[in-house]
Amino acid sequence: MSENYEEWLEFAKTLAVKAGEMIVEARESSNFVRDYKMHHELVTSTDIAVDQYICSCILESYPSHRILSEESSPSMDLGNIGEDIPVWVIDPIDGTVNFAHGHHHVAVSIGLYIGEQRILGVVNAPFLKECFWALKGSGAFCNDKPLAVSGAKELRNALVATGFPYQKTALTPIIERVSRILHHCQDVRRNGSAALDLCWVAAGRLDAYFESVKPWDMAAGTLIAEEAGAKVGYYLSHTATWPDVVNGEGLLVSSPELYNDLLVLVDLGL
Ligand code: 2AM
Ligand code: CA
Repeated sequence: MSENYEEWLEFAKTLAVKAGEMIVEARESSNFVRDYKMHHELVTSTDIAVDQYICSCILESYPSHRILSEESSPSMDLGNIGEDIPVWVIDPIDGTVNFAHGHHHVAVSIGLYIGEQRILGVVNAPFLKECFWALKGSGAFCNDKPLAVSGAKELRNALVATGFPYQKTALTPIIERVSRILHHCQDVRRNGSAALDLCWVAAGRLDAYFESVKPWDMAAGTLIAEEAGAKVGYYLSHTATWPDVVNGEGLLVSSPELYNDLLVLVDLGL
């Protein structure tokens, strides 16, 4: 393992904790304004401020690294990036709708990739006072306690999380998948933060999670889930230009014994 990995992990944790403080402070003082991107996608001034904070710290400390961030560089072409250049994949606020509505399910997500490899992930949930993190090959942790998936084997007892897109035209196949899950599993959760759903699979609080999301939503959480023993795979073939390792289209993450049965349920043959 590169000795830089530990240094980068500590750096990412420090950034995520400071960003979390900014988020809590902004909400406690109601010091943010709402705006809407394409498809009525909510963004607040705090998303932008936290993005600027994280990106400027990375640029200052590691000027040769690259950044893929939801708010400031959402269309960067990762395919152009050389194998050995570290790329930080950032979601300043994952769970923006929750943030704006006074809910607690909100996280800062910071992932680091080199080529096609997941190196580290940090997901800090400041209202819940939980910081999840993982380093490739070294396990996954929450507030320094080791994490492990639930080990659930029975579909009928499984608690499965998912999410819905801002774009309403994409809803029909998603509703069909949710219907199938509801018919065959214990129940469904829609918590509103993909990054935290992945961490909750890692923590064994959820048995599985499926959704189509963007790279910044899943970059850190997939490594945390993987390092806790989850199986990470896909129920859709990829159409976007993102490299597979950060492509969140049709993401299915679960306790390993459930994976194949869940894949049969959510694969509509599309
Ligand atoms: P965001 O908060 O960064 O926008 C959960 O469904 C995930 O998808 C979240 O990580 C959220 O990321 C994103 N998302 C996309 N559409 C959403 C919607 N309609 N409501 C809430 N989150 C949505
Ligand atoms: Ca976001």
